[in-house]
Amino acid sequence: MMDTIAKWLHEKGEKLHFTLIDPDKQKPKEAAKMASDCSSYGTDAIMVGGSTVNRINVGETSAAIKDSVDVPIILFPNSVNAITTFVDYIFFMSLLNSKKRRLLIEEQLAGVMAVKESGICPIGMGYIVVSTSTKPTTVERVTELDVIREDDIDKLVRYALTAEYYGMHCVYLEAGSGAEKPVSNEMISAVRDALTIPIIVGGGIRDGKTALDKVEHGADVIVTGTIAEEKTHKIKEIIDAVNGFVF
Ligand code: 1GP
Repeated sequence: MMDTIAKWLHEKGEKLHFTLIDPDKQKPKEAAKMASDCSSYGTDAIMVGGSTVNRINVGETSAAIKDSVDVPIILFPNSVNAITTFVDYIFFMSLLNSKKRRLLIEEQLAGVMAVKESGICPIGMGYIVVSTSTKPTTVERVTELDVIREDDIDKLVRYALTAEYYGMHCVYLEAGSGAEKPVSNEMISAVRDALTIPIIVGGGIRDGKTALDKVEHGADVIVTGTIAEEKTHKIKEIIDAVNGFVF
């Protein structure tokens, strides 16, 4: 059976753009407005999550977004404490290059029955953080990583291929929210050459040209967060770039 992201790619025939909204960064009403603006520009889904969120602000923000947009809402959880029923999907994810057992499997074990009972559709995802910044991003600071630097292409490919062979439905190559620069084109190409599952790329993407570069090198889904909070004209430029790329 084709998984959700692969199915969306197949149905659209173009690459996808997801907007990440961190409930810690604004009030639910403002988050809903942001989601609605991005949806009108053509974003394909709203992701809700962040490294420091809790069930209350995730729930309130997701509920407000659900009332304002028709696109799917995907929970992007930092822990079991972020699970809420006001979403359509959940990235059921493991931070593969963390050294913490908690992020590899324990949070998942704590949340799996709640996901089953809620009816939220899980999307199995291998989450891999690449360190591209001189100053560590929040996700790097809180996750105790087996560090993958920009020149560790072989190491990144081994992690990504492990995700595919585990049966995960997609991989997310993450530079961290607000990263100085995104995951490099070379890294994305190398992962694309080795994998058949969808590749999500996010962190530090701030303009249309960069987004296009990433899809041209093999990214299937572009995630942006910070730019949606800061510059609406840039988010439209990014979504247009992704939507114009037919493969
Ligand atoms: C973070 O990849 C996302 O998980 C988005 O990053 O905020 O830098 O767009 P930005």
